[in-house]
Amino acid sequence: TEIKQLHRTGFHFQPHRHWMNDPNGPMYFKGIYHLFYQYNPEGAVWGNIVWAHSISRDLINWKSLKPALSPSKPFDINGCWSGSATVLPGFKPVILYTGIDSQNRQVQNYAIPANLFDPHLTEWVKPDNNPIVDPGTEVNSSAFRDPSTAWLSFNGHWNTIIGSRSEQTGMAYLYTSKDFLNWTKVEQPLHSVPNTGMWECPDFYPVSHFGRFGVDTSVTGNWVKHVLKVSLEMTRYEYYTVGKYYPMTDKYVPDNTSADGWSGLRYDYGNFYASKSFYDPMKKRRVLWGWANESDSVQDDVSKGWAGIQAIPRTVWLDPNGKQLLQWPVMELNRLRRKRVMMIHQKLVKGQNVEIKGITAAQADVEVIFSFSSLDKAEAFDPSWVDAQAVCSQLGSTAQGGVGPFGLLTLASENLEEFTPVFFRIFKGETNETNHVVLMCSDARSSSLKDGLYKPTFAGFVDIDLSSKKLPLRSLIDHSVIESFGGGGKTCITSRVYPTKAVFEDAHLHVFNNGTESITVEYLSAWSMRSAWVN
Ligand code: DQQ
Repeated sequence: TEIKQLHRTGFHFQPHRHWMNDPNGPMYFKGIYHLFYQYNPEGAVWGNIVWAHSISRDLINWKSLKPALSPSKPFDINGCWSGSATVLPGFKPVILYTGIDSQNRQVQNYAIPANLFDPHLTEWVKPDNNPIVDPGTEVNSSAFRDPSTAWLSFNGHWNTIIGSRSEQTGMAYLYTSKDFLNWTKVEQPLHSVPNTGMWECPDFYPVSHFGRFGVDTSVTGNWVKHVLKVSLEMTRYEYYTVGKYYPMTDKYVPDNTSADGWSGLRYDYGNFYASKSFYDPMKKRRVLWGWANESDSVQDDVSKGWAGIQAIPRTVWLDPNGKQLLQWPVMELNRLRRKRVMMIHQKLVKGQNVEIKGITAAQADVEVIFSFSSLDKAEAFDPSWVDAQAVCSQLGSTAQGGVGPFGLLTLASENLEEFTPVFFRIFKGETNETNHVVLMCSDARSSSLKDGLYKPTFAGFVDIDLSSKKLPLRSLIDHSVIESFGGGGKTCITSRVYPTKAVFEDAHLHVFNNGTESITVEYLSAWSMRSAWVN
């Protein structure tokens, strides 16, 4: 039966059909980007997990190959779970992945290309000396997975971290090897945090102190900081810290510029999980992939025949303030931009809402700079508002505020029965009158008339200097996903939504302001986006 695909994306990565979750082993190898991913070849629900495999020259258009790893041996017969790729010296890629073995234990395996001269690396071999790491007696064999890209130590040893927990303490166990085959557990984990539960998909990499360029995973020195990211199974969000790595002692010490745990910094304050980064030596950048799960019902997934997309790959680098990362869609995405409409110096008084006409609003890229003349009308920030998400759902986008709510109404139906607002609200800081707090929200509550969907309000704070009285926002809108980058990539929020009316040509885009302070759209560009060739 033919189902009308209202919610399939036009330029996001997704398989032709069936279930997808975590991105695995992303890498650049001899002119080609590889993306592997957790995939169920038999249906639109999680299960029968293999490493599906796609290749690309630009991170946007993809060709699907056959799965690289499927369960077949005692060391992975019950599943080929997440892992990473490391390109060893001499251009030799190796995959490290978690196998669910015949006793249902989580063990770590390796796989290598069958033919290094095949430019697509189609065939992968899982040698018989697997597993190369087993949980032994000390480690919980049902909580031991997702080996990271390995990095080379000053003494010529390879290191990798594996996610785990010990009781409720989240752990990144450190393993070391001289030959990539024989691995030993280092006494001290690279890092651990009490009461955070299982750490999935840990990622550990250096970022340069200055500029947007990325650095290879093994780089150390005074000119880099390190980032440790973990996916918390408990909250289904990802948290990271920026800190210092001491290669001589293999210690990672987070800077105490943000919380270390579930109240810390997130890559994304919305639907984004199990992410993984890699260094792209061609464009000298670090690229981040993350999975955006469905938030419709399992029944909907089964009837539409697919579930799961990957967020647009993002370049990540250190904010000049040294305290957080900045993220931006890879520049190759811009090649899909087609028709452009602009808005310049449009004033929005309280309650005003202006439509941006002339583009395909269900498949679009929007960049806007909002400005305001003063923060005099900003409301006081209540210091008890620590949870951005709670504040956002309490205040919403429609009730009047001081400075804001203002922003975009995305995927809006003609009469606004459905819309997903992406917006800001600015408050006066608690201590100092010139201080301010910027809240950013992506609110799916009004996204669909349909019931039985998860329609969360997502929100985060934006740590931005407002002395220029400007606040930028970019949103990528693609039928069932809205990925927003606030403050030039300081705060990112991904929402999955399932409109029933605001689909295809019936979707609209607006700018709005519901604050008493007038807001000016200094400059807005919105593009219709072409569809990418995806699998
Ligand atoms: N998904 C994989 C695990 C990982 C989890 C299984 C994270 O390896 O911990 O499909 O989404």
